[in-house]
Amino acid sequence: GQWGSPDTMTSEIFDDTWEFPRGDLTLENILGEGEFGQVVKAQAKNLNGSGSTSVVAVKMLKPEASGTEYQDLASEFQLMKEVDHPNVIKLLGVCSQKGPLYLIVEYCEFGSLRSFLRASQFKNQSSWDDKKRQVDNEEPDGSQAREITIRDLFVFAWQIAKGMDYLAGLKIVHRDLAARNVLVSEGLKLKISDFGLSRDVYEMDTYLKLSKGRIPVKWMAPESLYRQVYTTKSDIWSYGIVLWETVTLGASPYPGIPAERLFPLLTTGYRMDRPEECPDELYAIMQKCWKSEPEQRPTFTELVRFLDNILQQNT
Ligand code: ACK
Repeated sequence: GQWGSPDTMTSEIFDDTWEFPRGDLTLENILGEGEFGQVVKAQAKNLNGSGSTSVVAVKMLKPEASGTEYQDLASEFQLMKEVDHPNVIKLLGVCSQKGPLYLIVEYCEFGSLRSFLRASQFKNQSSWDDKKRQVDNEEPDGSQAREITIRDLFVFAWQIAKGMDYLAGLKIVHRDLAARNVLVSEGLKLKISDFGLSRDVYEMDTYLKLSKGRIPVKWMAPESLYRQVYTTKSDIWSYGIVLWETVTLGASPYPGIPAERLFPLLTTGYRMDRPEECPDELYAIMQKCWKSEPEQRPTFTELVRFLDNILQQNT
């Protein structure tokens, strides 16, 4: 294809307004890696004319990546250029010339929501009290156990819904919404990330060729599982799973159930139970997100409004 490899790429695919001088980027440690891609922490000199050095995250491919992965990273860049929202990860620049493709994005100091939650514990179960939150609570063994409140859970749910509502408004279907793809930055601001597999809803032809079982089954709506149909309504289903991950502080969905058993289970109407710590309002949202009929699921706009109300009633 035309995007088959970096050397066949013409500069018109990328645009100069985003190009960042490769030499002004100092790569540091690997933050995380997948099969074909990795995210590396880096220092960027004079980003946007700041005159100083900023900490950034750089997304790149591993040498073993193929043209398809290159194409995914290139389309992630194309999408990220178009988005600007406090709850969506921001693109800061790109290195596309004379070397591997680098996407420079904002650095999120707490990593993914999944790892953030797994390192957290509830301050006061079933209490909304966040007046005395201690973000860094020294554990006996010296490690830091973050304490979060029920209110934090709702604020997280609200922020993710805000970011997703924005993307849905741009007709962007995420297709891989999961706690591992939401990042946590300073001040506990959540950012939707990982657009690698996102596609505009109208680009129907790109769907089938990209679904090679790389999207985890336990986050997928039945229509995506059975018919490879991805819409904002299937993102809503995944959002319900993210709420479940959040309230369980990063547990893996459908514990003990092998992915291949999910197919028949979901068809018979099986859904995850209310987790012990889960407020009723939050479980009610999950159940709505997991309606078999996509049209019966709520919209992100409705979820934002609903969560707004709950948060206001509990201030
Ligand atoms: O949970 P983590 O430590 O945080 O592991 C994942 C890993 O890379 C793979 O996605 C981390 N990561 C990804 N993007 C960023 C970013 N922009 N800032 C900080 N960490 C990131 C993520």
